[in-house]
Amino acid sequence: MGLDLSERRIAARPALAGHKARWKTDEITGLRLRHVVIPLANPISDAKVLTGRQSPLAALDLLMVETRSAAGHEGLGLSYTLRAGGAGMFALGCEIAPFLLREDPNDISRLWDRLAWQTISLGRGGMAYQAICAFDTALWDMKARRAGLPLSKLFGARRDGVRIYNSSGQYLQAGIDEMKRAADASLGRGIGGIKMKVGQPDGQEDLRRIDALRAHLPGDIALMIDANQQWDRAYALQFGRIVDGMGLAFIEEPLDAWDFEGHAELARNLATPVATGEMLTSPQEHLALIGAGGCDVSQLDVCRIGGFTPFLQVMTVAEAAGIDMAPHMVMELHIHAAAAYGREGWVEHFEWFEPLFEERLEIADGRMLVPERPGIGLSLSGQARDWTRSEMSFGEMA
Ligand code: SMN
Ligand code: MG
Repeated sequence: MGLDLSERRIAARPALAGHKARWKTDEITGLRLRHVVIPLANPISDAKVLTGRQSPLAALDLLMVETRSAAGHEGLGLSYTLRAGGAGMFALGCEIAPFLLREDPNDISRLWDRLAWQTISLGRGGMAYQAICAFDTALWDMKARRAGLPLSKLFGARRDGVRIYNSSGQYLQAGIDEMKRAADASLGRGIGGIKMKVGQPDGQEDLRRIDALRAHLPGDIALMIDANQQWDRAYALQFGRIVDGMGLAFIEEPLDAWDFEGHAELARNLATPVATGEMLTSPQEHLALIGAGGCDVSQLDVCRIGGFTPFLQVMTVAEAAGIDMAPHMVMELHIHAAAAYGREGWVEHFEWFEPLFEERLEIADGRMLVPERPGIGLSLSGQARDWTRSEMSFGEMA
């Protein structure tokens, strides 16, 4: 009676930790982890601060991972967190790094599973996935460097550059003259769009600032707005209808990030595209958002969903759903995926991470160009070492 269990056992053999693959191609011999803290000269405030829910952002915490293999290949990866979790992400990274030693760096998906199961007690998302991202992106960087290709080429590039917009100069603590100066500086760098924060207590002030910046910007420069989850459904619809005729590139996070139906209702009722997704911490959450019709523009964040391995899964779903993509922050990583996406979307420019790397990303005529250097095309700078708060090495890099 019943299935021969021995047969089932062979069919369902999982790729267990320490699985000795017949075809091992290389071996991770060392890893170096850094907790890097980037100070912001002027703390910034978005609507989550004005509603009293958050403190102004004064620094960014990164987990950076360097890895090396027996065949002499190297990889660099990173992840970030804001306002909390920097030390925790580093500590978690130090707990899981040893599970990668002596593993084949080309088994990226199996190793992603290995780390995800090792951290499953923390949940399928959150800090676990943010820490895993630093390792996963390092392995993808190594794989592309091994192939002598920019990472985007490994993803199957469709274009050599992607439209880019800046967000860093348009926060709510900035007055309109400061915003205009910041926008001028961005345009002077060749940036093709400007995103401004909205969510003032007085919506009329939001409208005044939008009108002033729109009037200041040349007509061919895109303008986006970001409410950082602080409106309710009725207000978001009312505000959206007022600005609907302005040709905004998108309205970002008008509602709570997990109100997928609310975002879908707005998307159905506004001509302006609705963008959201930066806060979601797993492919499953993005699948639910996209399945609900909750966004015209997916703003998935490679660091929040655990690296390029899950990011590529969401890219496929988003592309099949026919929506656009404007990944959140981390232009250094997202440029490679956005250049491979079905339709040209946007990459978000912040200059905050630039001092961490020796190289600079090229921007021209409104677009960021995909680096022609292998991998993510970036190497750590002395400033990254100076901003390193904690460091731990494993294996041969110890
Ligand atoms: C944001 C980014 C970085 C810090 C705070 C807020 C924002 C965005 O949500 O999408 O630019
Ligand atoms: Mg945002």
